[in-house]
Amino acid sequence: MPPSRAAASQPRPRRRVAAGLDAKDHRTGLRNLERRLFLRSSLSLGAVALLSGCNLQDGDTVDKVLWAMSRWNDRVQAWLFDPARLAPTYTAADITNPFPFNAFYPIDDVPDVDPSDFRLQVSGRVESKRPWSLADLRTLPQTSQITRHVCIEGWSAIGEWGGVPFRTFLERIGADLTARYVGFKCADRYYTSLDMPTALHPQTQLTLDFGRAVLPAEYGFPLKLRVPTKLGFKNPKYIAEIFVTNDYPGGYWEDQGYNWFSGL
Ligand SMILES: Nc1nc2c(c(=O)[nH]1)N[C@H]1C(S)=C(S)[C@@H](COP(=O)(O)O)O[C@H]1N2
Ligand SMILES: [Mo]
Repeated sequence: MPPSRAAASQPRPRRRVAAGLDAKDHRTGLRNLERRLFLRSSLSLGAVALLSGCNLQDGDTVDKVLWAMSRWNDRVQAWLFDPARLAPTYTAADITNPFPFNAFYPIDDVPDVDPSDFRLQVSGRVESKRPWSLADLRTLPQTSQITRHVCIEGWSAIGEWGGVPFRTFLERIGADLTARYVGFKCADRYYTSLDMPTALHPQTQLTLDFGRAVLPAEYGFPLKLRVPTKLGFKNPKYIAEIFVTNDYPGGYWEDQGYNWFSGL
């Protein structure tokens, strides 16, 4: 839940309020928030102040305004998203080797998932909630892509991923394709969610392979979602459950202030 809604019901102890900050500190905080949320937008915090009629002196107010702006930004980005526009593809010679690993913890802590008893859980607005084994997923049509993964932390890399077109999977489980969101829960407690048009995009892939081999542990074994039209953090690894919903599911980084849509 975005803090703008949570704020009414409960205190958020880890966030400092303006009263506890001197002017300089406060301004640095604002600048960080501004950078985080307006990275890909032409609006400045000053423009937000003018538009919202807020003087933006109070930390909590700033927080609420920025969260509201970010959700509004999501709607504009969703509206601008062209479901037919493809992300650039590359050749085998362009593949980055070694490919970077990233997670919210060190590489030694990656989940160790047993493939034999793995079952992908499916829930929410779908006709069939039958769990899927890896063998089941291998019976579906497979595709591959060589695309660029772009991480918000300032690096990008080209890789090859293979798996099931996610649209095919959603159709196979009888997902409500008019629902707003597809959510993902991962074995490492990571979570994220996509707008339905992005979930249905022709390059969005339920990934089983990296390069020409089975997806290695560091890159998300047994299952990740490859979304070349979005930033890296919208590409969940170690997927355990997929759900279809009309209730905004947020995400691990999204709930900490990263813009939810984060299209490329
Ligand atoms: N389950 C899970 N998925 C995740 C993450 C994570 O910490 N846990 N990190 C995200 C981020 S920020 C990036 S950049 C990519 C990194 O994927 P890679 O290790 O294949 O490069 O995974 C994304 N998906
Ligand atoms: Mo990332």
